[in-house]
Amino acid sequence: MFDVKKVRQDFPVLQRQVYGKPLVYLDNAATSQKPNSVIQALVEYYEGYNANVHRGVHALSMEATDRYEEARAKVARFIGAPEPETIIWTRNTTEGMNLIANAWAPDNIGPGDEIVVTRMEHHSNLVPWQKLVQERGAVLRFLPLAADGDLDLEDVDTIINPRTKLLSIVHMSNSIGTITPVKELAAKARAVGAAVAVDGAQSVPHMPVNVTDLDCDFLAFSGHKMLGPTGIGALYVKRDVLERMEPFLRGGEMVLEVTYESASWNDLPMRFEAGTPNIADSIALGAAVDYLEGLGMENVRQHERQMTRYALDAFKELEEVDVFGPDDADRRGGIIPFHHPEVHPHDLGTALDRQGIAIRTGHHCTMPLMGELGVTATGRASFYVYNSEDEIDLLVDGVREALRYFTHGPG
Ligand code: 7TS
Repeated sequence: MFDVKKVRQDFPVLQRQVYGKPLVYLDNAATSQKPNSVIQALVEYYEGYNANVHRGVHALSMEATDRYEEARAKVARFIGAPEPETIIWTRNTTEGMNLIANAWAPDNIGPGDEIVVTRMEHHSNLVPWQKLVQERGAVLRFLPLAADGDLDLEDVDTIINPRTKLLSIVHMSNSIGTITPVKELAAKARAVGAAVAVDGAQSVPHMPVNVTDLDCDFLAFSGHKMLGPTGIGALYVKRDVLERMEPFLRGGEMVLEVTYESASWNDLPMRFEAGTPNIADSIALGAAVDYLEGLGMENVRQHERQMTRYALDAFKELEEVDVFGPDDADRRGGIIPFHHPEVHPHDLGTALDRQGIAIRTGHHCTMPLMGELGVTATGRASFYVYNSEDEIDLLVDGVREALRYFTHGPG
């Protein structure tokens, strides 16, 4: 296990104060903070070898290309992808999902076909499919939730059936923390000949994820939630699926030969990376992967499981506060959504902010799920490698004080 105090020293922003109080950053599901090594990787690129990739014969361009492709190989290894060519750089998870919906789905989903998602999807794994099923005359089906926030799998064998062409499923819910049984569901999807896409936005940063073991066709995730910069993410696509996919964006870099009338496509993965890519941020994401591997992903998961268990217990002391999601830290990630019937989450969030405690409040881009929970918004604390149990104590004390103020007034 790693030493949280030592880890904290690697993150410059954690040294700052907010309203005269030490920052307690508990909004990691929205975006994580960045260690020195990631910030340094950006500076080193711009100061030392800034150049375009895959098109220069000069030293800087070759150096940039080597570092950029090294980062791709690191990301591939991190998620157990068999080869770097199966990793396509994207901006984020949202772009990854839209790439699948635009470059794979139109050729593979037709009238009457079914796409299965869950009732806890982030909008980025719901809204693209709504458009696609409308355009293709297909049907969107939902795996329901049980009362405790786990998936209700009683009717799974009717919902995933021979008409299913795609199972697209969140691995860890950003709103209620639920970890879904992706491997088991992927096996069911495969058995009926469906493809499998995984929204790894919350799982890849927080637990070991291996695409070969999951046997999925697609896995999308974002660099900024795993200690990397904003504006860079990745989409893993199984090689034989990728080879049969049409390009998403068209232009420079993704072509082999071009005439005035037509074009042929470059090798993988460049075929899916039109235009100048996000070089600096890809390289810095490689540094984030190095950092996480240094800690060990089993240790990251273990730390957050411990924090989650502690937080679930601590929140039980707060009267009238509901915490959503499974009550078992083994079945959820470090995401604690909470709600009081009389106090709006935004008021709670603002009161906590005054104590230097950053949480997110709102619908967390899962508006339909909020309806299932019977609320319009929640407060949400979410943990990462630099958070401690002391910070959970500060959070729970802060919530208790704010609730006292809002339900009884000052004094
Ligand atoms: N899927 C899940 C499960 C997510 O948590 C998020 C972002 C996305 C997809 C989209 O990721 P993006 O990088 O493309 O934006 N979730 C959140 C959140 O919970 N608060 O802010 C962003």
